Amino acid sequence: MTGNVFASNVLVFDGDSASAYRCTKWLDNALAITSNLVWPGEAPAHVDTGYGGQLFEDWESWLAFGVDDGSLVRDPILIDPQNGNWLPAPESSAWELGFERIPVDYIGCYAAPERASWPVDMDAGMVREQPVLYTQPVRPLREDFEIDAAGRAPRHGDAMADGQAKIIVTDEQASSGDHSLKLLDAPDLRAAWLPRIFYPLDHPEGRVRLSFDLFLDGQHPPRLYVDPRQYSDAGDAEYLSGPMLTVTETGELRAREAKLADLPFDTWITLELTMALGDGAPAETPLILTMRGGDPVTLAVPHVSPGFRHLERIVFASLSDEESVFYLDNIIIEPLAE
Ligand SMILES: [Ca+2]
Repeated sequence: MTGNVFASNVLVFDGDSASAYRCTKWLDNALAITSNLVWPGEAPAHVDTGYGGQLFEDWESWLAFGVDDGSLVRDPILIDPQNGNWLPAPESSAWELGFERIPVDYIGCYAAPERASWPVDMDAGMVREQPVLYTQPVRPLREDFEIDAAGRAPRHGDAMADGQAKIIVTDEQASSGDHSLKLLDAPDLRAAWLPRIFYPLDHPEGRVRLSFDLFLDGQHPPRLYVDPRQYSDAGDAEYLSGPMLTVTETGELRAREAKLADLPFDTWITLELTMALGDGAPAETPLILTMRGGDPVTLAVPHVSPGFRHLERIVFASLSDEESVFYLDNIIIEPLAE
């Protein structure tokens, strides 16, 4: 074991039971030690090199051992350790010894409404907190899959498949450009809703447009749903569904149990939902359906959950239990000006 380096660290400790360095086992020439800044306060800076090594009671005897190149015992002049600011001050010797400025303000735990506790409760058990769900910033999402590589998973969205099922960018079909997203379903998956892709969002109010182009494969007709969801304030439910659309293997477009339209196979169709969100939002959403080359048709899509107010996720899921295919292109999710 060679090539280990311990360099340019600031080591601050208090009380004479601590060691500046402590190894469990000493191997000659296994470790290069250089340019550390060590500060034991009033106590001696002793070093314990562990099994096969020795105990050095003070810094002079450690340096005389000859393996530490250029480390110093000196007050590192930290900015405000009493109040948690452990950064070296500008006049600290740490900088001359190679300590690097890192963006500590952006590293570590932070207060957030999703946290189980703040400050973090270290005694609450092995799993202290549920993971914070990543929320996409509120900005338009436009996925045309043109700069994604064909044959690969899409760069954006949370895609999950299983078994022979896949979600991949493809050049087999495209509504515009050369690429689209292919959702290939397969039998015997561990969940009926796989494969699926979702986009995490956070639109609590205003109007938001969801537009996407859909191509249903006539050889392998899919079953699918598109579900705008709310996860916060969902009561006893895991989530609330807004204007959820389903497509059957015969091409029927449905909203809950109501048939809205018959969709053609093997051609691109554009669907556009404009959702009104926030307090007093309506319990249905207008849908504009445009077949390639046809006139737009406006339909009303009742919300599955009347309490749906806050758009937090758009889910596209394939529901077939056999080989089936559909494609998506030009997925746009954007807030609209009032
Ligand atoms: Ca495209």
